[in-house]
Amino acid sequence: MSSKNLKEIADKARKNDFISISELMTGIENKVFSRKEVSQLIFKESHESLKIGITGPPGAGKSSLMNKLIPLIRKQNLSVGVIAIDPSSPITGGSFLGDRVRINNAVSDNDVFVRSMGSRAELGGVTELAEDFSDILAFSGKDIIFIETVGVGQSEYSVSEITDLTTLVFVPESGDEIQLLKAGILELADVFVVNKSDRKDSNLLVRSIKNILSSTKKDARKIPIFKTSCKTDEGLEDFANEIVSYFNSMKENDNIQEKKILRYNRRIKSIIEKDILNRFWNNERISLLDSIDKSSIKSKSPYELVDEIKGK
Ligand SMILES: Nc1nc2c(ncn2[C@@H]2O[C@H](COP(=O)(O)OP(=O)(O)O)[C@@H](O)[C@H]2O)c(=O)[nH]1
Ligand SMILES: [Mg+2]
Repeated sequence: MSSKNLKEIADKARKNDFISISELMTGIENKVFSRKEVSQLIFKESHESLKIGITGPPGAGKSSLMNKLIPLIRKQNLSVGVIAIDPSSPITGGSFLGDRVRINNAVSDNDVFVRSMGSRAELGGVTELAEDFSDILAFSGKDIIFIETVGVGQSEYSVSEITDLTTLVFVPESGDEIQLLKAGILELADVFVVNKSDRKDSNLLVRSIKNILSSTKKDARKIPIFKTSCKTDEGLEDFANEIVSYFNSMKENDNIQEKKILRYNRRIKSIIEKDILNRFWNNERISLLDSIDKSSIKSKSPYELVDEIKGK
């Protein structure tokens, strides 16, 4: 697609046109548009959104929570974007809002935008794409942007790298599992949610999270732990209000502002690293690398080969 076309699409996406937002995302995903081109058009003009990672074990109720939170946040007149890296459970935009959102999404003027992404590509790639998508949602004016990922060790780290706040969702059944979690994972969470509190042992889990936090985090008392149920609606309004208040006080929140700078910094490093690597691996060097066989192992140290490749 020509760059004139891209500019037209971006202009419309900025006015929150559903089709154009989708086109930008799909364009990047399918490499029809370069990340650089899109970023140059949208980054500086982005709305100051609050990006929230929602992570936790499969089945913890992450998608259900978002379905419930979306209408509560909408009631306070904020717009919402969702990127679900786990497409196994659908996010409709809220049970009673669901149908309306779907209809709205087909025309213009939407305040909820939901996009699912496959997780087939390698983790780093998916996270990078999710970050690009979240920038597009910010550009389109969304106030709150959720990024849902299944927490499996590494993915908590990657989602925390692209968001302002990380929420870890647990369920009473994960009581034992939480003891096994690396302290580092708990460390990077800003908000904890114990969902399915309609089941037994949720108080036990809240206590055990508090205990672990007080032994690992300096300011453990400041970390909110919400006890929620998507079945009885317990705790959901409090959780939604907390999110809205984070959004309203984002500019004064040092933790969030610091994360934004760190993120910007990390992004620059990662773009440079990729750029240098891409330039390094010219065809000649790649074919030299490909020509390595058993005899090379016998005859050269890896360093010798590196020098030889660098010489190409
Ligand atoms: N009892 C109960 N079930 C829930 C609750 N929240 C979600 N579920 C159910 O748990 C299952 C997994 O939920 P889902 O939102 O898809 O989990 P995800 O994989 O974390 O996104 C679904 O069958 C939900 O209906 C809750 O608070 N209480
Ligand atoms: Mg889900």
